[in-house]
Amino acid sequence: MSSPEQWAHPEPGDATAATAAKPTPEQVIAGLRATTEGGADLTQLLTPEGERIASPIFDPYVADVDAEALRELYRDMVLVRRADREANAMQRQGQLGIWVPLLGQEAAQIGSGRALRPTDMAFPSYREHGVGYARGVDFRELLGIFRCSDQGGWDFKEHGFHPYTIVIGNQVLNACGYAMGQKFEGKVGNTDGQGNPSETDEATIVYFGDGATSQGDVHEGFVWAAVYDAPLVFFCQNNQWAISEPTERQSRLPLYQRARGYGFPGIRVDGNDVLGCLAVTRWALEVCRNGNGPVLIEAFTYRMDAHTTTDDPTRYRLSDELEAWKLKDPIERVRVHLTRNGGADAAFFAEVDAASDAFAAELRDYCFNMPDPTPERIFANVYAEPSPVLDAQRDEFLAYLEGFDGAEEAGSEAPGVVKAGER
Ligand SMILES: Cc1ncc(C[n+]2csc(CCOP(=O)(O)OP(=O)(O)O)c2C)c(N)n1
Ligand SMILES: [Mg+2]
Repeated sequence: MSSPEQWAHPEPGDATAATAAKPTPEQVIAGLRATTEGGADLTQLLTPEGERIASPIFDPYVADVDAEALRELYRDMVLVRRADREANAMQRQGQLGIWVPLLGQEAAQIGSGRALRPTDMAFPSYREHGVGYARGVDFRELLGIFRCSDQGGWDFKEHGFHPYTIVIGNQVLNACGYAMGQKFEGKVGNTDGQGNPSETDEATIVYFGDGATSQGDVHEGFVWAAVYDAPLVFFCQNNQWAISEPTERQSRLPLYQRARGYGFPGIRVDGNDVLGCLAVTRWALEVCRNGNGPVLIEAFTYRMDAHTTTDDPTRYRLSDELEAWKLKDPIERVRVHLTRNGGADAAFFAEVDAASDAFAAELRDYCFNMPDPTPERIFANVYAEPSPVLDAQRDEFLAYLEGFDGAEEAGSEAPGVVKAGER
């Protein structure tokens, strides 16, 4: 088991309800306030104003991030945001069935995604387009899922990025099993022969939301990962809302403090600070690869758009909340920092903007011309090995469709079959 002595982050202050058996009303209020406002325990390396804050614990984890590396993180976030906005617009034009916006969560996703090694494995929920991008998944593959013409066909082993999971919290159990496998296969806690941690050790990261922390699967994952010392980073993006349910209705205390009850470290990082997210995730992955996992990271961020394109957030939250979070924009603070410190000039920002427009145009072009899948495709990726039962179902379905040959001319067609060019 991980022991509290190994925790690298200072304990939270006195005014929380974290460990009290019967919290006082003041402690409950303090806990709720910390849940909604970030609180004093927020780890932050880059303020919303673009100022760099020194951190003796976490600075070593981003010592290699010079101006060039920061420009690349900026570029990642701008491109991902542009792609997200384009996809949102395409849903509105009927080109996608639904879209799940990541607006506002770029730093949490790029910072954590860029912290991973190629051999690490990431398990996303359904909003992690930025992590997928950081893992080298073609953004067009993501669009296919939301156009309902693809099931997420990327090679998840090659990219270290598992397929999306819509069932809230379920991916935590899958990730936990995967991380336990890494442990059983001896892929953690090795040395290179000279006492240094091995470069080939692995870890797993799993993404879930604040709302998912109310789901049993997440708690079971916490328990299993803890008792097996699984090399698993629980990366909770607390974007303040689970559709219309605010975080403070889901927990009496800041979410990262829940880790304590399971016996592993928990830390809250500013989820709008890409440098902070990179540093904290690198640290957590290192703890895991060294055999001292798991770790819970709560990335304190904000969902700036609707839950999905089927949702209307103006029905349940006030616009001044959004206005307050706009001041903490994850991209703007990097832009300000780079500008103030001579890390980038106007030409760089113009070039990134142009690149993001070109990226969006490519996506748009691809989406409008995306081929519809053949009818047998839905049967193709269900099992790794051929299944006689499924093959029989596929053949029956295809024979059924064949019965409609010529039906189009006769004025009727097979129900539910979309033909190319009909959308
Ligand atoms: C098991 C299950 N219950 C309910 C839902 C419906 N649902 C979809 S998203 C969502 C809220 C999730 O909120 P959160 O975990 O905070 O993630 P976010 O969407 O904010 O990223 C719910 C309840 C679901 N997909 N799965
Ligand atoms: Mg949420």
